[in-house]
Amino acid sequence: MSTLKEEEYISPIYVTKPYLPNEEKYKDYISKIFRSGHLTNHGPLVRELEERLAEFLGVNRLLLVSNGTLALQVAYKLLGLRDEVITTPFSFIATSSSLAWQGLTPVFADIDERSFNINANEIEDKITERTTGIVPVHVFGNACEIAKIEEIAKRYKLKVVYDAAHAFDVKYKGQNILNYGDISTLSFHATKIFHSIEGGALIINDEETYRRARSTIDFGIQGPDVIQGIGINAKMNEFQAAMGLCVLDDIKKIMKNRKDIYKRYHEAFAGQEEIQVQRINQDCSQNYSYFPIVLRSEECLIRVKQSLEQNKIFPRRYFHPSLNTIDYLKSPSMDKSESLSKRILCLPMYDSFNIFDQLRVIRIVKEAI
Ligand code: T4K
Repeated sequence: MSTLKEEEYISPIYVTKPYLPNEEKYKDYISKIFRSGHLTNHGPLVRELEERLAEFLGVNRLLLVSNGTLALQVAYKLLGLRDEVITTPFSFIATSSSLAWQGLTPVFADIDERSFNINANEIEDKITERTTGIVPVHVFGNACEIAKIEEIAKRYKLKVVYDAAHAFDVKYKGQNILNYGDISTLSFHATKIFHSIEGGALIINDEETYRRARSTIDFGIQGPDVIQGIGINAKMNEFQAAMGLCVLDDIKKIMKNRKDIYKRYHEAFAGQEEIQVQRINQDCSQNYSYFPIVLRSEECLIRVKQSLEQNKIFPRRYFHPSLNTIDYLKSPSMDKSESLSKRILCLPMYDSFNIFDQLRVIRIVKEAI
């Protein structure tokens, strides 16, 4: 007779679980790589993935890179951003650290506490003669106030890079959200809806910038013996592309499963007095990438998190702390972002999350509150 307690035989549940496609299919691609000997440097699988993704997303100029952080860094370089760049304090660290890494100064504008996105009305106040760009994030795939941001950028002649790391296959006013701004960037990290283990992409509006981007991600090499402009190594390799091709085949199924999970959470939590859910921009579709809940206080969040963890369920505090409080980014307080950061918790969300485990999560959250 087993003497295990319930929590000892339950497997842990993490905030996400990377999607793994059919193993044989992936191995077939790997065999192709072994036969061709083409491992990296814009090989046939990267080219195939680039074409298929551009078609799937409905975008014209898509460039694959090795991760979403490099996608941002390359975007800033291509657009010649200098000095100050206005961005959001409520994001994953990569949005701001990539700016600091490039020697740029992130200037924070506070967020809208319901959408979790940068508040477009706060941007104009932060513009100085040193401002060269705006880097908003479509947080958890929810569209920013695109029309207002574009209008401000146009009036002050600023470049816009949308960090669209979470916004795979989101439509805004009928077209893909990635078509807005000068450049949008994606992350294809293993934890994302669509992934290539590590990976990312730039979606570039202007043809000349796109041509420059191709060589910028390859050390600035434009051809045999021709190097023009400073470049970096940001290339995706064939093994990453192989994973991307396999996941892309299954993306409809992945999104459908996530939608069901999202709806179940939404029904359980929306309208509850103690819990706030993200307000979705009416002009955009959803990709069901995350399910964040906002609690009344940090104490309440800690109680909920501990209850889940006692049951081997590991939600994540995306995003905590607010980026304006990080030592090397230190800047004036951002009331809304700091308050949200202390109270927001992302619950487990992935395509294979089963209904029984999800109902358990919902029950534990409600009981802890
Ligand atoms: N901009 C934004 C707005 C972003 O959110 C991100 C990345 C970027 C830019 C930069 O893109 P990349 O350079 O990463 O392409 C994760 C991801 O690493 C990161 O990509 C993502 N955003 C961020 C929101 O989340 P962590 O540190 O929370 O990941 P980790 O390793 O703790 O994984 C979370 C859970 O997933 C684990 O508890 C277990 C599970 N897991 C994870 C991995 C990697 C697995 O089961 N297997 C795995 O292989 O950052």
